[in-house]
Amino acid sequence: MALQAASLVPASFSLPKEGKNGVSLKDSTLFGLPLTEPIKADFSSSALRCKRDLQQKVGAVRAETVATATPAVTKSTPEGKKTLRKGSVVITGASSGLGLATAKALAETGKWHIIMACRDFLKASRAAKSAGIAKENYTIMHLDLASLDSVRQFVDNFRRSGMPLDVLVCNAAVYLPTAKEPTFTAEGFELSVGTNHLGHFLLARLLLEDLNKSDYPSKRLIIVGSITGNTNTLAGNVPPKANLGDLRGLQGGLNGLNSSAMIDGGDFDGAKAYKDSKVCNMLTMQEFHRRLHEETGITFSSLYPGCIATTGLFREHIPLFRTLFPPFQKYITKGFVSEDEAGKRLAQVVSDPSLTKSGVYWSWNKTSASFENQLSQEASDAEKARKVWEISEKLVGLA
Ligand code: LMG
Ligand code: NDP
Ligand code: PMR
Repeated sequence: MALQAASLVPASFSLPKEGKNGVSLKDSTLFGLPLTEPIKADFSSSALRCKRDLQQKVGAVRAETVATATPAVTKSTPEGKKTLRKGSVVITGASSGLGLATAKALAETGKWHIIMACRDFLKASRAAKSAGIAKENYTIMHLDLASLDSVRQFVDNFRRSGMPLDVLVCNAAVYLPTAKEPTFTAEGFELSVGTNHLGHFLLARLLLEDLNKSDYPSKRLIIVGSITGNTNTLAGNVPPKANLGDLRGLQGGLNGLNSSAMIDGGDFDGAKAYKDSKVCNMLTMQEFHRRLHEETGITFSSLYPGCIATTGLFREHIPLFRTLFPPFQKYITKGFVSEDEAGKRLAQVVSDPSLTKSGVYWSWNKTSASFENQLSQEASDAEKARKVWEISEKLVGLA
């Protein structure tokens, strides 16, 4: 069942990534101080643009893929006992941090085949090896979320591989806190929202068909969220705060030309763009749930895995921040979690039989017990979720 597919084409751009953080209301006390509701964020407007001329053609995905028919969901052992086949899970951004740790945790159970959907094949390959993931437990396939062509190409390649899709994990992200000016995806969307939200939005919408075809007993679509997008937490109140405003920038295409690069139409701010993208991720999960859970039975979830202060997400931050941030989170906020621990948390959302409730934003308390967390007002605004969904459909060419 181990199929191999690889891209001949390395990722189109080398993008910085970002991560998210989150602290839920419940785990949000700092120095014993309880948190109250958020304060208003301020924003302004500007427009900057860069040109996206690289229409990335990810045409050449090597089909080292051994096409097989979708395996039956159960097989019989010699003793006549039925056993469940391996689950098949696509994880975006599995070449580092949370995605890699999740792939590792799932592979170790022996119950999952992981499709690592990554923009840098070599990096992913090295990462899988150094994490000790057994060869038969993973397949690397090229996906650059900063190019909608690449997303569509990935979906084609995945389908050609013949593998089933039981769980999709939208995990990859970039974080550009020090960028002074916006940069853009292949289609000209501001890079953070373009990658973290729009790329995943198209991917998830297209792969829904594949999830629907799966005969696996628990099908799931997970979009990683974060505390920093939730203004009902202390972490979510560190400026700049997430705020989608009236979505005028998103409506305008986030291109920094005739519209702002920011969703709310304000001046570009890389840290805010990341947090806004996480709000979109959490809204999208809920909109999926409202529109499709009943009809499909798919579990839609999001989560804040804890503050994984050591990941590549902070690669673009200043060196002082990267040095101070882990001890700050470890000893002061106590929100720190290791990559391994966070990977186990996300692996639970993928496979734990007790986490099948749909429409939930999961968090973990200090003893690492999961609980259904409360989203901020904006991140649970159904009307905004509907609008983000509808505008996003247009931007990615689905409507
Ligand atoms: C912003 O900058 C950018 O402006 C914005 O564009 C965007 O990029 C955003 O969200 C990203 O970042 C952030 C800037 C100010 O912070 C930094 O980049 C510097 C690093 C700060 C990281 C947090 C580490 C805090 C220090 C931890 C120290 C560890 C160990 C100390 C232990 C001491 C024990 C004696 O970020 C801000 O939001 C400004 C906030 C400024 C207040 C910082 C105060 C720290 C609060 C908590 C700790 C205080 C306790 C120590 C007291 C010591 C007293 C002697
Ligand atoms: P990392 O930077 O370690 O991982 C991000 C992954 O996304 C990398 O594999 C990266 O690929 C990939 N990626 C970035 N851009 C693209 C792209 N255009 N196409 C495909 N893949 C891409 O960060 P984390 O592990 O911390 O972040 C993972 C998730 O966790 C994110 O959704 C983040 O928001 C979330 N999160 C993180 C927190 C934290 O404290 N770190 C807290 C809360 C949430 P490459 O390896 O090639 O760079
Ligand atoms: Mg935050 C309980 C307190 C808490 C938690 C859990 C986080 C998580 N942060 C907390 C508090 C604070 N942070 C405080 C008091 C400050 C001011 C010193 C602070 C600052 C801070 C900065 C500058 N924090 C940050 C940054 C980032 O650049 C990170 C970010 O916002 O990325 C978008 C970040 C984070 N804090 C977190 C988490 C999980 C992050 C990573 C962001 C994410 O992945 O969403």
